[in-house]
Amino acid sequence: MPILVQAEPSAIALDPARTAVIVIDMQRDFLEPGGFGETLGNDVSLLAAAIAPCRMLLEAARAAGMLVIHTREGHRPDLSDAPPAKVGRGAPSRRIGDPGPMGRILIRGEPGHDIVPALVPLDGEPVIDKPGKGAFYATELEPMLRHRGIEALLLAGVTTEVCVHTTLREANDRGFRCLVMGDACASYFPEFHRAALAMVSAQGGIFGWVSDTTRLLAAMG
Ligand code: TIU
Repeated sequence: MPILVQAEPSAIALDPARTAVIVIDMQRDFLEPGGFGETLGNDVSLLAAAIAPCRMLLEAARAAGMLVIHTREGHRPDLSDAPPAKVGRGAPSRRIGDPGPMGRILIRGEPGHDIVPALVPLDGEPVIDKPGKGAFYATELEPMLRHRGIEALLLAGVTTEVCVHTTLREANDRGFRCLVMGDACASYFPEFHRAALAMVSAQGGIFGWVSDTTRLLAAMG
């Protein structure tokens, strides 16, 4: 049974059997002190606002039988998949691969790379490990969605204008209809969060639709 979710720029009909939720990079490296986000000079406490809405989204999606996918940004321990241009950029307090209080920064298998405890994936939910900002680049995400007949995506996670937006743009160009859950996303820059959401639904929905967990849960009954 399709559901009709109120959204900007218009309501969107979703078939739960053909819709996947993608929770993007809700990792300790971005949300907790001592990780990648903080090394870049950010106030990581700003991202905590997305945790409870992500949890509500996950619980609703699981109850509706939707496919739930989690992503994590990070690199191999030998950094062989990390572009030197990414590792060397800026003047962070610690670089990708350097030791930190949650293990090596942005490295797979380290404590900082884990998804935050409140949003731990359930057994059987795919976790996509990605080297880039977009979840389609150099990952198995697209065949995973195609094999299951997915045509619409509910996007949540961090940060709104970086990994959520990159994934949204990749997905939109591949023909997926994308609905961004605004309250389940967050940024280190509140003004970027607002602008990133506004640019999704502008121009008649140039990248897709924007809603929130309140309106999604109302639609799901
Ligand atoms: N720095 C920043 O805002 N974000 C990232 O580097 N990665 C994600 O957004 N996941």
